Amino acid sequence: MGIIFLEVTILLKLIYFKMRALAEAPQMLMHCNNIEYEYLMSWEHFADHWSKVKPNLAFKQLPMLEVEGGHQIFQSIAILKFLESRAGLSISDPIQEAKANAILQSAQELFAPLNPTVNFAVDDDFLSKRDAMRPMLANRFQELSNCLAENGSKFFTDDKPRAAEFATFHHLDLSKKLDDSLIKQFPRLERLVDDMMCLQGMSEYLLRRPTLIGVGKGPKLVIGGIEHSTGVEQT
Ligand SMILES: N[C@@H](CCC(=O)N[C@@H](CS)C(=O)NCC(=O)O)C(=O)O
Repeated sequence: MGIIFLEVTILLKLIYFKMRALAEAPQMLMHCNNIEYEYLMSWEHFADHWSKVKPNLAFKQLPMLEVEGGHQIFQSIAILKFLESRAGLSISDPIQEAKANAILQSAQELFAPLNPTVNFAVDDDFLSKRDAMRPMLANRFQELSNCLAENGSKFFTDDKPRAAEFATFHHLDLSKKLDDSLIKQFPRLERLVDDMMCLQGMSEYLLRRPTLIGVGKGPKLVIGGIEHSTGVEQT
C-alpha cells in the first residue's frame, strides 16, 4: 500500500487590536504577495482581557504573528522580516540588506507619536501632539526621500517592494490623517505612495480594511459596518 503525503498549509495568524497601526504593513505585504493569513483581535485569539494576557507574552505587546509549530513572533520589524523572507523577497547582498534594514527601522521609528496620536488623541491633545511632531515627521520624511533619490530605482533597494517599503507606506498613509499637507512637500514620497498603490492586492486591501473615522475628535474603526472605539479591549 502506497503512502499518501498530505501537504498541510499552515495558516499564519496575526494578532493585534482595534487600531490602524503596526498590523498594517504586515497585512499589506501578505496581501500583495498572496500569503494567506487570519487576522484576530487579541480577545478572539486569547479569549481573555488584555490585562490578563499581557503579562504572559514575551515582550508584553502586540502585534504577534503565530506561525508553524505554534511559534510566536513579536516585534513588528521581526514580523515584517519573517514575512519578507516567506514571500521570497530576502535581499542576498549583506550590504544592501543592512541598508534596507536601516530604512525599515527608520520608518518604524515614525510609529510613535504618529500612530498613537492618530488612533487615540482627541481635541486639544490631538492638536498639540500634531503640531509638536510636525518637524520630526518632516525630517524623517526628508531622510526617506533622500534614500529613494540616492539609489534611483523605483523602491529603496530595487524595483521590488519589501518590508521597508510597506512600513514606510503605512506611516506616510497614516500621516495624511494627521495632516494631509505634510507629504505634499515630498514629491518623491508621493511617487512612492502612488507606486505602492499600484501593487496587485494593495487597493483591495485598502478598500477592505476597517475604516478609521473621527480622527482627532473620537477615533473609531468601522468593522463589519459597526463603529468601534479604537483600543485594546473588545467592544
Ligand atoms: N516595538 C513594538 C511596539 C509594539 C506596541 O507598541 N504595541 C502596542 C500597540 S501599537 C501595544 O501592545 N499596546 C498595549 C500595551 O502596551 O499594553 C513593535 O514594533 O511591535
